[in-house]
Amino acid sequence: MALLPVLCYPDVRLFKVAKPVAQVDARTRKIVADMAETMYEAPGVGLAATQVDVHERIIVIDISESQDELMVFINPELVWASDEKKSWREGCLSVPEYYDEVDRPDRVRIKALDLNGNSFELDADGLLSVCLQHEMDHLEGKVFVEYLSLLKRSRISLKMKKRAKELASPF
Ligand code: K1U
Ligand code: ZN
Repeated sequence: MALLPVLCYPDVRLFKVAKPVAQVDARTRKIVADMAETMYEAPGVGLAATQVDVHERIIVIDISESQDELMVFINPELVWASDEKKSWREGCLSVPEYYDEVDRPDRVRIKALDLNGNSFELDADGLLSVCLQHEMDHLEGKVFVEYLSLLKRSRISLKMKKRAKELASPF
């Protein structure tokens, strides 16, 4: 397994639309293993392939406290979303140290492929629902800050660029 570098907003590669996985094979499983290691190390509760510069429709999620309930979604599709909306304070490994409220459908049903290429459907609510929607946005090239005002986004972009500069030359 390998740790992968996570792209930081406003890196333009985060705005690319990911392509469907044509075949779930050993290469796909290696990407998933590396993504899972990267998510656990961060730590985060989800990761989309886009965030590690792999532009294929792959998501990993683990919302368990024990970090031993990995969920893998390949070629995820939204089957249904509730009319009822809920606001959740979201974070993103691509927007470090920034959290803000986003309104999304409270519950969703997702269809996806598992690591064996078998199709499954899943009903989600709470954090799992929020996380799935957040990660599926990444596959569409959308970062959660795009739900915020232009003023907030400009401030976040500046903050992230400053942070990247400081990390590159701390003295
Ligand atoms: O997409 C990502 O960058 C992952 C993101 C997922 C997410 C979290 C919360 C709401 C929406 C989407 C994160 O994991 S941010 C980090 C985080 O929330 C967390 C980290 C450690 C423990 C618990 C939560
Ligand atoms: Zn994110």
